[in-house]
Amino acid sequence: MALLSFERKYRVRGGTLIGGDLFDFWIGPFYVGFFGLTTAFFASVGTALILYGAAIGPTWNIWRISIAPPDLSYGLALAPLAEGGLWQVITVCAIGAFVSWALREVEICRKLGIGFHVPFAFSFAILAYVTLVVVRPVLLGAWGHGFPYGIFSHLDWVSNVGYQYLHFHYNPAHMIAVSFFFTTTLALSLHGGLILSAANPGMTDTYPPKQDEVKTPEYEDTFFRDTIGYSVGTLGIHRLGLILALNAGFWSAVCIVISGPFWNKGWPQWWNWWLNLPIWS
Ligand code: UQ2
Repeated sequence: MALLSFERKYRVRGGTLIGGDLFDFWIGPFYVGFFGLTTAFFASVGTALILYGAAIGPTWNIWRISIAPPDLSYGLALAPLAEGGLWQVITVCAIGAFVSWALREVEICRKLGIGFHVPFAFSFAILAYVTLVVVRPVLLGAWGHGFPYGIFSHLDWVSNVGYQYLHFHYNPAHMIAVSFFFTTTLALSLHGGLILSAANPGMTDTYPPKQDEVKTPEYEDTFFRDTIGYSVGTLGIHRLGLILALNAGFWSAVCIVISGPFWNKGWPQWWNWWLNLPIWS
């Protein structure tokens, strides 16, 4: 169906989670909805507060601007704006904007009558962020355990927290997360390469001549059956990609939330369970 006639069919009332018909409209190509307004609100306030934080800070160097969480001595209390309070309000705005965006995606899925896979996937990214700046700081008893909002400063935070556990790469959940990130890029490069190779449009002045017709999925299956004896299939590769990517985000959240709340020695020492197995004695 052509895009314009599809838009006419799809741009109808309904599917909203809240507000009924009140916010059920579009601005240009963008669906608004109640959660479009809350997204815009939280994103604008959060961005303004980041600019304010930069303005009262010591530098406009884009790499060095940083909005830090409160000192650990504030525990889980509210801090004055210039002493971490800004970080606290910005965190509320960020979570408000991310969750609003996910719910706006849900409303659009409902309008279209499609599944909720995209907002479900996005919710794993939100989960990982919330684990870093809310769940772990609350379990450790201080907002000061959140990471600072700045380019270099958040890199320093990751490095420092990593060394606090001596060698973060020995964290078993970190190992699993990294493996999923790598496997996600492997799957996406295989899939992207395969689709482009089957589509491969145009060029007839080469030898062998490139096709001018898009090849069918049988060609895609056959490439992998000839190469490795197995094709996961056209639907399967998308299921695989989604499950790999969701696991990358999920195990990232696990690997940081267990660091401190559930293990406070070095991660290399965690592996002593192996040396301590009774079978060695
Ligand atoms: C495939 C298939 C696709 C694909 C890809 C494969 C026709 C268009 C990439 C091949 C993928 C396999 C064999 C799984 C690899 C496993 C991991 C864990 C990376 O068969 O079907 O559809 O895009």
